[in-house]
Amino acid sequence: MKWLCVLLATTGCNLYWSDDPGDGSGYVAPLVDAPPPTNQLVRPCMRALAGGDFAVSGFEEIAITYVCDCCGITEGLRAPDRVLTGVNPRGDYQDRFRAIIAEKIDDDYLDTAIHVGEHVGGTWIFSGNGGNRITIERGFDDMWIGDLDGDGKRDYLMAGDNAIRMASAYSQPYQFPLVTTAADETDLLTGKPFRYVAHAQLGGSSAPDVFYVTTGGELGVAVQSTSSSGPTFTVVDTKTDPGGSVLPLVTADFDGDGIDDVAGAAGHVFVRSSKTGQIAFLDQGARALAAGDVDNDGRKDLIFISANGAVTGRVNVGANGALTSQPLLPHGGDGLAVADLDGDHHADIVLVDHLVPPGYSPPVDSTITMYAGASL
Ligand SMILES: [Ca+2]
Ligand SMILES: [Ca+2]
Ligand SMILES: [Ca+2]
Ligand SMILES: [Ca+2]
Repeated sequence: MKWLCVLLATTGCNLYWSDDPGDGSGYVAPLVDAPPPTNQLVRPCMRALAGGDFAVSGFEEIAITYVCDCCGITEGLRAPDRVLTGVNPRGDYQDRFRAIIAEKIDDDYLDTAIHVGEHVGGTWIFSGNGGNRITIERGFDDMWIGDLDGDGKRDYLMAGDNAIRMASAYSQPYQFPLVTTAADETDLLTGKPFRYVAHAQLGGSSAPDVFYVTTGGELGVAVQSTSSSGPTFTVVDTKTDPGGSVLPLVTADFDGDGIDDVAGAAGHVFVRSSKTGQIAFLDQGARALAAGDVDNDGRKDLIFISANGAVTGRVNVGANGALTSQPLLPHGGDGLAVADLDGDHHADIVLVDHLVPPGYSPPVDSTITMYAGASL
């Protein structure tokens, strides 16, 4: 473990940040040979992971973040031959990351990984092979980047701090605003402890509508309309499921009508089906959720780790929107990501046995295991 941190601190960590010492001081050559190829990797104090098509490699990847003695590390995981390999580690000596948000940003066929810092202003956007540090002068729990109001320029949609807000701060189409202040913000919904936000076309128009979940387990659908003063959002449906922990929202077309649906967990797993227009609950909770096409039928499937962390399963959406589940793996864990790492069109599942929240101690190793989709 120690050598891993030292190695990263003297190689990958100095690729990006200007305040890295960069002189190799303290470097100690590893005393062990490289481990044999495997479908497992160990990283210290993993915080978060997310699957996506992040680079022009021909294969999907998993973006991960973990903590060394000195800094927060971001890294990609690839496995074109089903051997998990870490690539392109980068360290931030000023902050550590608490979440990764994978987004399809509208003018780019690749996914973008947003690494959210523990502190205000610590957020990085990795798009393709480049990175931008963005400073949003307000704390937030979740974000989406896209053109929310249809003016051809990117907006940040943020949930947290008792509101859902839009921030816009630039004049060029499809640039990332690098700094946003309170003056750049518009409050869209206020007065609730909004935790996670997702966008989907819920109201039948082409304007993105928003779906939110609060820390208290309220799920809400808010439909966009436009006025001369900008977009306004009206909450048209809510349900409350206060029974357990709230997870980030996942969007994909789970019911097969060609329109994205919104899934999440607040006590129980739920899916808001675009086909039925209703929110349906599963009779189980979840510790983690992700989407990927594990059976290669062209439709993304909703994958979940059970609430007790013991098993991994799949949620099926019936023709009437009702949810059922089926087991996929007799293994679970704390963390889940889904991506087609070996390029065979079956999404592969990556499980992590320990995810470590900010402030946790003592340090713990996190084991990452890949399960190839064709074998599920
Ligand atoms: Ca816009
Ligand atoms: Ca759908
Ligand atoms: Ca599928
Ligand atoms: Ca695969």
